[in-house]
Amino acid sequence: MSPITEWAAALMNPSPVALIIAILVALSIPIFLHSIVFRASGLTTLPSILLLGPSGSGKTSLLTLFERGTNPADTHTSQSPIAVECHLPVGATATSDKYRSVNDPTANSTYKKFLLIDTPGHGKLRHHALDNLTNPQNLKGIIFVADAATLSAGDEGLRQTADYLHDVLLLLQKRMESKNKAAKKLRDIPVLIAANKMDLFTALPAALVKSTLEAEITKIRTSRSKRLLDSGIGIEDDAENDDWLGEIGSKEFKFSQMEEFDVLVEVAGGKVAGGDGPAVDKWWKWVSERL
Ligand SMILES: Nc1nc2c(ncn2[C@@H]2O[C@H](COP(=O)(O)OP(=O)(O)O)[C@@H](O)[C@H]2O)c(=O)[nH]1
Ligand SMILES: [Mg+2]
Repeated sequence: MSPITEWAAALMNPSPVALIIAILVALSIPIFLHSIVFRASGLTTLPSILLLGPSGSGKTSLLTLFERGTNPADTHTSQSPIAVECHLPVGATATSDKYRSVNDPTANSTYKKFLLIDTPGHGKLRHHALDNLTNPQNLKGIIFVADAATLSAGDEGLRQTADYLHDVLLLLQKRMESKNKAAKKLRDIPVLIAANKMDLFTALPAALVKSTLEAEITKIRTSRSKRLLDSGIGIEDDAENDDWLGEIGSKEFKFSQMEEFDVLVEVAGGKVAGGDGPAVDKWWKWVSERL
């Protein structure tokens, strides 16, 4: 037989292995293309905002308020994350719509909707919440809700809140560090610390919420790195700095140190409930600037 006929015969009578490979390739190409095209475009998912924060800080109340635009009656303990579709209130313009004509019909429909995702604040369920962070589907930002009335020095709530916030920021920092190694695919995720319950007279003003949390995170950061050193894990230089939040070698933690990792942290006060009704304008504004 000539080489050509031999070759042709081999093509017509593929081995079982070649056949299986061919079938696998044929089946996986559509799945592969689907995942690439749809995940990359983000068209399948609305822009979403993630609600984090300790239990009782007002996440579910905020979710209800943003969804309905009314005063939330009563809330239930959230067992697993729930997501609701929200609309920007009349008058607020999404940043992506800034240059759009007012007569553009698409401006009202598509771009003002977003997904708000509630998470359980309870310690045991926290990993659910943080799953959302490492697996973001068009995630535009995080609202970390804090109860400003439980943040005075020595309050149990301060430690809990700062602990949770520290973990969230550290996760974001690590995510951005690994991003530099991989292709620049991940968008940075800004964080709004929503200092809630401003209607209560024990509530700290937003500026104080910021400095108090920074001071408490400084303590947490130090005590955790000490614990690592004591246990002998952090002996190599690299491992020592791995879990250090913010600027290495800095004495005090400041939220501005997160900018080096492209994580913008803002603090704004507000209230979901209380006397004269809700006041969440600053938070709405922050959300509209992320969409
Ligand atoms: N006074 C006051 N209470 C609030 C405010 N926001 C939420 N709450 C109350 O805080 C409690 C916990 O709220 P919830 O939304 O369940 O917190 P979550 O655990 O973070 O979801 C509820 O009793 C709310 O009514 C606020 O701005 N002011
Ligand atoms: Mg809740």
